[in-house]
Amino acid sequence: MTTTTPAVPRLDHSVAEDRSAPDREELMSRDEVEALQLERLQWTLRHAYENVPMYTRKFDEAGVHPDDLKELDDLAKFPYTDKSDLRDNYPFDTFAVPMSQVRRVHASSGTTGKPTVVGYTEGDLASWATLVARCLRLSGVRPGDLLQNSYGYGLFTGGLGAHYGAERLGCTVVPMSGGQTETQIQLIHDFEPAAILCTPTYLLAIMDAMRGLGIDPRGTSLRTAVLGAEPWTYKMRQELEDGMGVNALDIYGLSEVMGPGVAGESCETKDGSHIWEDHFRPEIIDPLEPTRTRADGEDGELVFTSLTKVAMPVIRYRTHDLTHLMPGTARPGHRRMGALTVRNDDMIILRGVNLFPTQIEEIALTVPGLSPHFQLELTRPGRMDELTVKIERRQDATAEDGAAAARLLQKEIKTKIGSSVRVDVLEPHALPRSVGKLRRIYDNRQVRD
Ligand code: DLL
Repeated sequence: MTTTTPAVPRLDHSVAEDRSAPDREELMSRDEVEALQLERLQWTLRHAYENVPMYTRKFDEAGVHPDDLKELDDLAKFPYTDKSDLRDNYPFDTFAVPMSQVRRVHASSGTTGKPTVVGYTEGDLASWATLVARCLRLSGVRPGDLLQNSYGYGLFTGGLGAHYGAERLGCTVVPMSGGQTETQIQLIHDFEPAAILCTPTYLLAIMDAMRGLGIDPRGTSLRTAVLGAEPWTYKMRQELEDGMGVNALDIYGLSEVMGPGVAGESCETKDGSHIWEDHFRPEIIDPLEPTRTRADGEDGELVFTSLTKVAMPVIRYRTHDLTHLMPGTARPGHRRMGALTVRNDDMIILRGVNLFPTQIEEIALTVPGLSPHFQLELTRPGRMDELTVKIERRQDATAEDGAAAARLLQKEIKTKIGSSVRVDVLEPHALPRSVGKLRRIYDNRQVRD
């Protein structure tokens, strides 16, 4: 392993004097961004190939060399990376620098198998903080704002990632982490934060708990909520904005690529998250036919190549997130991603029909009397799979309202998705609340021969 890695081209970690102003790369034109991408992509491929045996092997097997990248589209010649590559190289064999240069590791537990481990140099941590600061500023958070950070601290990238980004922007951070909902509410009342950072379903839980305590969720100091880490719909945005009296903006990211801050949304245009293309090169591929990349506007699986990461470069990392790319608006040099409401892994195939939890969310929120609190339970009572939507009725809805709502939801799901499902309407607060990423699907099918 070589220990002297040349510096990332044109990367500057200094903090601008005026932290409220966009940084230079954020404002670059599309041409400037693409020129920078090419330079950084060539650097990244070489860095990965020379310093991570996994990439040396993968590139050699595919018969490609970093020198083969002459233009951005040549990236399609290089092999993909998946979660399994990281697991196979557990814990640290995907790192491109000696451990003495790795300042921090994070890990995601996943649902099965070994955790996925990621590492950062000091420079990587600075880039990460810069990008989270960029997202927060674009969302309307300002230096000097007090901000309650309710993403979980620890191995999950949400808490610490958001924390250092907020400090870099010049905010005062309350490192609350997820959970202890009554304390969250107490601090919102006493400290009067301007912004809160958490998952959309946790904000929903906070809003509900406020109502339960007789507090008007619209009457707090909160103006902005920067939400992410799980799929959410425009209907959910509306529910939270109306209920809490905040501007709810999206922030996207994943640990393997960095953590929160890979993309963020503008409070002026509110039209999907801008991917920071000075640090990541996104592609959309056909998930079933990965040799085919897709044009902007076409749906498919999002794939990322890091452009500045030193400790753990990722080449064509498959996210399993399904979306499309659109031209930048608030920041024209950087493309936006479509609303990310579906992950490959969350797809339920019910008697041949594909269905995603967010489709249920979207429909349920149009049915009077139903709350956004629901779970999906899969069972196999006989030979056929059955899906039950367990959903709470709203506080102000009666049991009769609930029964009518159940019939309507069942009918709407049949019409809009094409699946017959069971609907159980539950009392308010019958389901557990999330403090971070919410688990929507409970698969209780017994595998039979
Ligand atoms: O969830 C990083 C993060 C923390 C992002 C806080 C935003 C805020 P992971 O635990 O590795 O990292 O999970 C990554 O979560 O592939 C998406 O499926 C999903 N996800 C993240 N942000 C969004 C979002 C963090 N804004 C996985 N909308 C990703 C929809 C999201 N899904």
